[in-house]
Amino acid sequence: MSVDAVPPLVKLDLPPPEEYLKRKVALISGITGQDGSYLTELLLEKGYQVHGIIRRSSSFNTGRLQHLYEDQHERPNKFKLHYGDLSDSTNLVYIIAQVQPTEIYNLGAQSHVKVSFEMAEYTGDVDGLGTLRLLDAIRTCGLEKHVRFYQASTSELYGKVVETPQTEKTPFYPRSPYGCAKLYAYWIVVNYREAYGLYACNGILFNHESPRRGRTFVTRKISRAVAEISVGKQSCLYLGNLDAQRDWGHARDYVEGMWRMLQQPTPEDFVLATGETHPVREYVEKAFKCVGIQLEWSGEGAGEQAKDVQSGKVVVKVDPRYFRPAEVDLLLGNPAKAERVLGWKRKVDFDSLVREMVDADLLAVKSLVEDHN
Ligand code: NDP
Ligand code: GDR
Repeated sequence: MSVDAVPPLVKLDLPPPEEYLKRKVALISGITGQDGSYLTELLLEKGYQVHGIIRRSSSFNTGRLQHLYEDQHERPNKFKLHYGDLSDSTNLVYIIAQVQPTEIYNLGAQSHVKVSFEMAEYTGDVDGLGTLRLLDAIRTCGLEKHVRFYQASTSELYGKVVETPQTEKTPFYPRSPYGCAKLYAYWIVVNYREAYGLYACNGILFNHESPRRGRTFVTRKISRAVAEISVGKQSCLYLGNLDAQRDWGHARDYVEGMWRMLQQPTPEDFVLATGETHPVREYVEKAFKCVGIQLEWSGEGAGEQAKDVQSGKVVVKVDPRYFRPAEVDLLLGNPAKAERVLGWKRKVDFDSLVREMVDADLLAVKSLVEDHN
């Protein structure tokens, strides 16, 4: 029996792919995260019906989607959330069979690199095998010729520096359980594309941030602390490795690139990056400058700190607790292929990104202070 002749396990009454693909129905795993919320906004604007997979949580976890959810009273049937988890195959099959998506964006992940050292097996399960489960759910439903698949791959695949700037052809050398899990996901996506003719793309995205970034990632941790320090609610910001260099862009620009990858005639993998790199220390300096604080550094390594030149108070200290067992020292991407083939280009530069994040946190912190008065 040839591979093509294996019948799907779930029998759906499907129109031929050309008919089916005329619908615009997206399914997003990780919809409650930073990227999920921006992507949902983009797809709704483009007229898609958007479905998202959310985890059951004892606390409120749809804050980034709240504004869209409220809008849905005006636009019914355009936006729906389904309980699910990338560790639950049956649930994924059920959601895909029910939604019958034309595009699937796999953004769900335990996405914190440092946490992955503490939860290595879980990270492997969700970020690595979770991707396989979604791909197999597509096959189980017989949708491999009907659906387009986006995988949230990452510059963490490059890890230890082999060459810069990093391109789609640069060899991978991951440096964390997160990077290793994403490496499996990258290759299983390539494998299912080659083995089953699935339209599947890896977006190898370099760091992208926004005011919606999780509070434990370094940029948001800094912007929030700068805002709190400037209104006197916090005295000092504790950080890890200040020498790490990252290629930081804005999340809104990057979700546009994800969508573009799924609109091409053939599926390929693409790097999305700014082509610039900056050390963490520079982000810190620029963020403090946004609130009029100029820093003076002293010490080095684990003993490094910075004081506010005007007040003389120490406002930044290195705490080795935030160092990682293995670090990714330098990320710098070359987005030339995405610019040429997808017509994609980042719009927000580094300085504007820092400014937007600090301003947003200032607003949030000030309104909290007012609420308490
Ligand atoms: P976030 O951490 O903000 O969001 C992760 C999302 O995944 C959340 O919705 C989270 O749900 C969900 N999730 C976590 N575990 C599971 C699970 N077991 N089953 C289903 N969903 C789960 O990440 P970002 O939005 O920043 O990133 C999106 C994707 O892109 C991730 O896969 C990340 O690894 C990858 N990536 C991110 C980059 C970046 O710079 N932001 C760069 C390159 C890749 P909950 O809200 O309940 O926690
Ligand atoms: P990263 O992002 O590991 O690149 O992964 P993160 O913001 O966590 O770290 C960036 C760099 O800053 C250094 N650093 C600190 N990091 C954190 N979180 N907290 C600190 O206090 C701190 N001090 C210094 C880190 O050591 C690191 O070098 C992000 C995630 O979104 C991944 O999911 C994604 O795949 C990659 O970006 C591309």
